[in-house]
Amino acid sequence: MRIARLLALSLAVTATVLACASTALAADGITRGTIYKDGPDNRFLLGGNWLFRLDTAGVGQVQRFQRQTTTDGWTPVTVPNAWNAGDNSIASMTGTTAWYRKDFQLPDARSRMDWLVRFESVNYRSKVWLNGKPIGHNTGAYLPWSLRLPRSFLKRHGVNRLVVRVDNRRRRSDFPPSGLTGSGDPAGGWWNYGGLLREVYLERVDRIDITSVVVRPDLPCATCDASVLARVTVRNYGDDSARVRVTGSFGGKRLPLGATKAIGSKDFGTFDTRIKIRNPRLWSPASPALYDVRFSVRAGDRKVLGYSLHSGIRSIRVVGGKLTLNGRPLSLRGVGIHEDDPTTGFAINSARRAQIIAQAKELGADVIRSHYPLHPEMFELADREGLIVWSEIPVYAVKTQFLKQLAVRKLAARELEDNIVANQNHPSIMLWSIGNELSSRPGPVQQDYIQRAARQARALDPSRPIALAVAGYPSAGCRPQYAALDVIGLNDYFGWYPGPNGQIADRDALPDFLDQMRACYPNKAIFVSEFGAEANRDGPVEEKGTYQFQQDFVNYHLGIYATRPWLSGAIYWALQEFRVRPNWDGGNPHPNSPIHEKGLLRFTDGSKKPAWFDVQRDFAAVNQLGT
Ligand code: GCB
Repeated sequence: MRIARLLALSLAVTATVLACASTALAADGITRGTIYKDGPDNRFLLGGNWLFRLDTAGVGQVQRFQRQTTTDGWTPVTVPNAWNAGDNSIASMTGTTAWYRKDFQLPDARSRMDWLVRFESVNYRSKVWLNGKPIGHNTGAYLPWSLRLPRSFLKRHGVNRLVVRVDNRRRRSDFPPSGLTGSGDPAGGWWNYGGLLREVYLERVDRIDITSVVVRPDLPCATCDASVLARVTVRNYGDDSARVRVTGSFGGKRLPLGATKAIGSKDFGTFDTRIKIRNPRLWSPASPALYDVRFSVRAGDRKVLGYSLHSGIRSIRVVGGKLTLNGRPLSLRGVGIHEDDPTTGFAINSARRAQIIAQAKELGADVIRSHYPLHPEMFELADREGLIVWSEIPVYAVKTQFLKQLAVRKLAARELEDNIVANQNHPSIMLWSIGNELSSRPGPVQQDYIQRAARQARALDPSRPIALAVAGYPSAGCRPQYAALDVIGLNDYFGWYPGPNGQIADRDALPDFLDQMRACYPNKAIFVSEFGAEANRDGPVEEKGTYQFQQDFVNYHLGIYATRPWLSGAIYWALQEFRVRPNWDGGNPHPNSPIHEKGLLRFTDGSKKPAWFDVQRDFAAVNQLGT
């Protein structure tokens, strides 16, 4: 009787404690899990209300922010957040500094847990404080980074305060760089949205964390059995050595990752294996077959972490100067994209991501390209829906004098590595692009950058080709500096921009230029990585900026590509309009700044321009997958 009463009492107490804890969590906007599917199961979304303010008095304010018991001077926001979405002024593009503040209670107060905060993308420089103490900083957007929340600063019970200072004033050596246009306005290829542009998570570490996961299928030939390399690297965050075991499965088949390992405090351990998959179901845009992959990490006799992802078996190789997928030569057609939205800027949500992917599919695209690593959920959608991705780091139009600097090269190398480490398990990613439109007449500096980047990328991931997108100018000639690349992307604006000395003003120069490029690089895969014309009105076909001109432009260019079967693909720039920069004209005599209007879909309502239908018809007529 007494026991039963005690039990009932203790159950009631536990229920109340749990209810209180979950009420506190709900109030803080903390929910278990990530909004994307792949990854570890120890993340908690730090959602709900955040506070935001523009910076008025510099870093000195941080102690005042820490003491503040009110929200005076702050505006409630949700994260992701781009604070200047909708502000099209020059000041907005130039950038400023601002603060975010978030109060939260840990979702799990147990003392053995370590905690990290993970930022998926912050533009551009960030500094972070926990409970008034600085805990770290980061440079560069579009890639995730984490900071450990030091035990000595962290409140296990009670409210923690996270303060983040974000500075989006860009420098000429940043990715992408700042600069000035001829008329003195801030330059740039897309809007400089400031803020916590993607989600923020708390990550709970029960002594052992996974630091990287590689699941790399190898398919020697289209009808061959596949072999899959699986490698899980873990780290022991605890103060004592731990006995760690990792188990896993690939498509339900066990991965023999080896025996238990003793891993010393703060040490790393690697568990790997290679298994054979007979008669694999191959991934391709026509049938994007995915395999469920799971890992489980145990320390002693306790499971401390689970991890899942979706892998795809396919081969992507350059053979005889052509990109091939599962042994078939590709003639891909697709679109460039930006993660932009009229209301939220780059802080887009899942619905918007799904919409972008659905629009690309509706157009008949089999490939998409962006100037920066996409949100992880975009890659998952591409995996699932069957879209091939040209994945690029934002080493965008960086001038040689900056590319020469060690700090710039180091950041580029870090971004390349981070992109590969974070995103390499997505079957949709076909290549690693190391930049866009560096000097079109490369010298030793760019050559050195290309060589080192290609070596680094191949060492991390020998399974994917290395690419660079370059401005398509005939005067550039054949460049030995590109030797280390597998794929060259040509940005083709023949008949749109004049180019240096008017060399691309005449579209009829395009066929010879393409043939010249093929002759220069017979063993590399060549893409048209961009082509496009602005359009915002009806008018004569000869007049730039009309829908009729855009239609004629796409039909001409696509017609030329169709007669160059050696091309591995052509990517229209862009699927949809986006904000680019103040006083943008994009070559259009009647521009609508700051909107980049080469898109096939209008920015504000996503409606279709006439050229959409021409592109859609053409894409449908091309045997993109060589089947
Ligand atoms: C390019 C850039 C792209 C621009 C485009 C344009 O070459 O790579 O980011 O938007 O030209 O429209 O000028």
